[in-house]
Amino acid sequence: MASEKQAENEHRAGPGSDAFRAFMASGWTPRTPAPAPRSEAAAWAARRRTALTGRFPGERLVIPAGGLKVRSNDTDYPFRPHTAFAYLTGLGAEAEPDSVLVLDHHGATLYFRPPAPRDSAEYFADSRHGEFWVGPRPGTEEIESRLGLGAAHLDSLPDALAKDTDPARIRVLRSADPDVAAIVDRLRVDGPARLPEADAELDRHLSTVRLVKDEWEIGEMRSAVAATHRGFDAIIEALPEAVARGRGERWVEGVFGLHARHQGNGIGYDSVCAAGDHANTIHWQKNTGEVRPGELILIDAGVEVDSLFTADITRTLPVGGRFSDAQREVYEAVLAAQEAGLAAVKPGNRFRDIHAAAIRVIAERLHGWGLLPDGVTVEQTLDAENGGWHRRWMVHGTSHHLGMDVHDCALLRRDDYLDGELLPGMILTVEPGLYFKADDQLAPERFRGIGVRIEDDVLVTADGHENLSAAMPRTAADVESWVSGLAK
Ligand SMILES: [Mn+2]
Repeated sequence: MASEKQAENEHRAGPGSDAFRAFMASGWTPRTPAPAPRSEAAAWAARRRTALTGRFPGERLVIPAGGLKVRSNDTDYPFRPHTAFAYLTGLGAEAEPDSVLVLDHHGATLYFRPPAPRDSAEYFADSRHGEFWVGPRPGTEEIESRLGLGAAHLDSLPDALAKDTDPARIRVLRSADPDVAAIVDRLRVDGPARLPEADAELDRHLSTVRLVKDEWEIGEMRSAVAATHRGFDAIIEALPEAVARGRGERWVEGVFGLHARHQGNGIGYDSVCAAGDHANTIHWQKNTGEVRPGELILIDAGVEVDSLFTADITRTLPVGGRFSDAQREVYEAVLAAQEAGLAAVKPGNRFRDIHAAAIRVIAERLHGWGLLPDGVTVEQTLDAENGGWHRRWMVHGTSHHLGMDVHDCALLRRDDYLDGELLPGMILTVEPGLYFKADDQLAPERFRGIGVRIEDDVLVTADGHENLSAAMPRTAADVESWVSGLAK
């Protein structure tokens, strides 16, 4: 409903005199609005809305997109709608800030800011919304025909929310837009109070329903993975340049960002481009380091397509095209752990079984290398209560759900996430790693400064799984040919 306010700059020109405004409104070729074709996503979104209202019958559900956030002074961050809003409208990158979807007995209505006419001050004097500044925006008819729902001006939202419903039967997705939540809260003050848990329940439900992806969502994930694959190809082609230029991690980050932006909406999360010892910093996103032949570079990156679905892939590449013996030894251990994790991805298994399978292999390898403290067995380190020594070298989990959010469906309860049963249509990552920091005196000297993670995006199918990123080379030999084939 309300984007963050930008700083007021008094020196800016205002709307001017009536004569000037009339002049600015005149002399434009009239527009002939053409009916917009129904978007591919519209029917899927309609199905999701029906399921949602079936779960909360007779209620008014308020799902804001969220607003612009100020980056500094009078510039905003790029807008990204709340995931639940995108899921229920089918609007992705093209969603308008401050829009609000309302579902109730009238059906589905999208409240948003249609473009102001050319004789308005907004048209040419509002640099944040005016079409003169930001380009054409859709009108209500276009939104209606494109999405197959009702559309209305944002200004009518407060009245519409207050009308003909018991405030006790309104739920709002609070986290998406505090201003819209405040409107609903004011209605509740006047009417019967509603427990805050009612809103939280809607939020959690919208996380839960996105666990199992429909056919269209799976198709979008395939596109995101394919685009990410092309981005990784481009990185490899650019490796010699990244080495030569200096500050090569930034070059790698930029090359991936270029392809993400060109093929999709952008990166789904800040890319980790971690060469050498930086790979041992799990969230290395500064990407200020050198890329050196002889070292590995760990790249964790994903393209977000226009529908906002994102891939999340990690590959660890030998910059010069060949793994050293020590690098290969670590790489093979991680690959074996990933294979074990992948084998556990099948219906009937629990989410936590994937990590259990992968981390057992990690623990076995660490034990085999003699790295666990004296006398500690594999079973002892895997003991959840009293073990955990292996975590010094793999501190993170093996999997998370993936979709429109890189860590998708995060609001789930523990029972539904970690203990949840794997169902066909779920998409998740399998991403074990091993990290030996350069200054780790407990690591064998030959391993110090080597960090490896391998991450793929996996769809649970009726009888097992499909690795959506299987086309991206993964074995040590295939990775070597991939790098030496493209980096010239
Ligand atoms: Mn991941």
